[in-house]
Amino acid sequence: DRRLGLAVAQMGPVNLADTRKSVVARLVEMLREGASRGAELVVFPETALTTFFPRYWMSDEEATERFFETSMPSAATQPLFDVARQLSVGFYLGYAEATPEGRRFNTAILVDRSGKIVGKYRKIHLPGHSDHKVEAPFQHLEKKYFEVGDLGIPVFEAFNTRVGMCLCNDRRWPETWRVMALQSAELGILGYNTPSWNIHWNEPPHLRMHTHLVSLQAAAYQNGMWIGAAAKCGFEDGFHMIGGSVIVAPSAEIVAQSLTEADEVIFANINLSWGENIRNHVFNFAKHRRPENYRLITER
Ligand code: CDT
Repeated sequence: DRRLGLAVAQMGPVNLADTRKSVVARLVEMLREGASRGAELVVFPETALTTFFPRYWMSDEEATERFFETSMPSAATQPLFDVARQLSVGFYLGYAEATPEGRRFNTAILVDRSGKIVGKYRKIHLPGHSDHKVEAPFQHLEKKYFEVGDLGIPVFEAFNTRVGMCLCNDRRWPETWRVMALQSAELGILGYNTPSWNIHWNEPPHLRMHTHLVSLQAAAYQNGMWIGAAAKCGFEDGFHMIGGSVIVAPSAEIVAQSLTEADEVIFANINLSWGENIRNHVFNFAKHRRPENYRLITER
């Protein structure tokens, strides 16, 4: 058996009035809890440092000023890196990234047990719209505030395994997971902010949870991978988002799931070898995969 202590640190709401300092204190608290339960890696949500601001219409300048990070670590986030090193626990963190060249991405980093950034991912599947939908109860302006990620879907050698990262809407796309699996990822991790109400059509909230879980479970099985997914959830200034943070086994079974819509750490001591049966047999890519028949996937 090859084991990894994996914690998923779900977050309750981050409201507009919350400071970065107070949010980082919550993250540090959960990093400590994860480490005390045996975690070597703790997964935090997407845009973990701020409210899910794409729900608000504002100028790009205002968004950049209020919600984006221009450096990582920064003065405000340094405590996370310090505690990671002290406790020898790594983490995945989602945040809005503004580059020195003025580009903006929805980003996640992977930090190892010495507090060093060892991986970066920039979200590729940006949902929503870029125009102001005046009639809608809230906006989903990821296409306005972020560029499509330019780093591909990399897999990192870390934590004695191979780790792929994605963000929120990426999890609904089978291509995301297959590209990780083609690089022999054994673990895929992500954070998400999923509004309970769909502004595009009348989708009942229970289906929002259902499609979230079914996407992760199918992806884990079809790629013989473990998946850890961390929600930011509950009512952010009155706008509700689903919880349902999970750790999913390569058998598609959920081995840990959050119960609340608040800050909550879930944990599993995962056996990284469990994916091998699936990847050596039913989804043995070398033996059974037929990419010559899948060309349309990349041509269209
Ligand atoms: N953050 C994020 O990507 N949320 C999307 C909402 C889709 S509806 C525009 C999600 O897939 O959960």
